[in-house]
Amino acid sequence: MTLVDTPATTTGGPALTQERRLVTAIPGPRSQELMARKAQAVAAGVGHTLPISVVAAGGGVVVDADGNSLIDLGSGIAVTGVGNSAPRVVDAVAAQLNAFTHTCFTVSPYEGYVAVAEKLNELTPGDHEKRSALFNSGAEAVENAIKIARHYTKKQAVVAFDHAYHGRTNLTMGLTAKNIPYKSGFGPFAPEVYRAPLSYPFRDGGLDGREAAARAILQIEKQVGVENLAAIIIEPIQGEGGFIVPAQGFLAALVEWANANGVVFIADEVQTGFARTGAWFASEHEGIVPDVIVTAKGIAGGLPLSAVTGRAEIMDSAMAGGLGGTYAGSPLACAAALATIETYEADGLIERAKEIGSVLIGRLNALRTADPRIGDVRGRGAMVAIELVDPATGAPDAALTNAVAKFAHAQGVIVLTCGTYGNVIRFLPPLTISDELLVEGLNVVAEGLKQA
Ligand code: PLZ
Repeated sequence: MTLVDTPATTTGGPALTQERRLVTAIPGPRSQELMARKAQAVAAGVGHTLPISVVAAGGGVVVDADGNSLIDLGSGIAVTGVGNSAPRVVDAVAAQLNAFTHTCFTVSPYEGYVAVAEKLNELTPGDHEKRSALFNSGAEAVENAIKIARHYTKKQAVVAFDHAYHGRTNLTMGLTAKNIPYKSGFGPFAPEVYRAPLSYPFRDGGLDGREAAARAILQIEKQVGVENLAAIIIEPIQGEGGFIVPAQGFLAALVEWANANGVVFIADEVQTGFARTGAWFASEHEGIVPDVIVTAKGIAGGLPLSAVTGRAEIMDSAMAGGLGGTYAGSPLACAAALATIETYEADGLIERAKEIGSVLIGRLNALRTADPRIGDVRGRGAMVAIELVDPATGAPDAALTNAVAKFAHAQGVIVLTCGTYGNVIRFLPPLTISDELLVEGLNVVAEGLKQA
């Protein structure tokens, strides 16, 4: 591992040399040793994308125990937008560690939690009065958003969409669409969860946003009924489901309909939130104001924190003591979140997400022109994907997708796949990555496509 002798940069995490460097095969001997221990100690259901043993990460690289330095195009699934061990985050968490580590906010409160709630109320779309509540994981926050919507509306049904991903807990498994690996054998699932068709421009046969919304609304009205429906929940750009950007107007039509029918509109911005798409939140691109917005991942530079933010009258409806959790809104995670938000602002990372998006879209579109197996290039800001297909039929090509991802991993580039059909390669680099590393990573993916 090369730790150069310069101080950490403001945006870069620990001062690691920003390079792709392979000194062994991937995985190297030390990584293989860890994987052997893992197989004996860790439940087999806990999988991994890339079998390495990480010892350091920062800027745009992840370093393993064998001394390999890999280009990070995944950010630990869209978490480390500010980079790993971002300096402001490290300082703020260290100071908090030395002051106190835990009291439980619902026993004896502290300022960090309140300050994070104030920031969320200010940054999320809409200038109505808002309240926030903090939790630990994305799934836990989604569950709480639904608890709150049910309590407020005194109704029970919830609608989620095709290709949705909302988590792995019981209620959120039910909301999640994909069977394997998320649901199979893990039921029964929570009742009163229904599914509606999404707008998926690449596979929708030309439906525009309004038409796709009308199709979903008709199905909801006929199969669920607004008199039973507490909430609809949707990712403004679907993450695990395949980076599906709905056709323009789809989300706005759903919000309009929800508002007119006493249905709480919940935006799950766990993956799209916090500067990732070139705006604080992806809802902004569509000009929508969700009643409730769920955030996590990019909120706290890698520390576990999630939040539910919404209209004051909705959020305040649950009785005191109805919301909480031992670790929910931990002082360490709150300190990290405040420093993370400051870093996005002070380092211009929303702008940086847009620049990364132009590099990604430009390069991937160029590849697509020459390679009909790339059926679609889509996304916003630093959240971009390619969908790989059989050029003759348009059928999803999961085998090609896996081959390209495996090639990239072996060449020291961390890329993630996604999609209901397993045929999407997604790019979620930290916003602290350099253009040079980003382009080098894309070149490796291009080489993988050529060789597959
Ligand atoms: N909502 C939109 O993307 C988490 C899943 C990783 P948690 N996505 C990554 C895995 O394989 O478990 C996610 C999301 C959206 C909710 C969640 C759930 O967030 O913090 O993983 O619970």
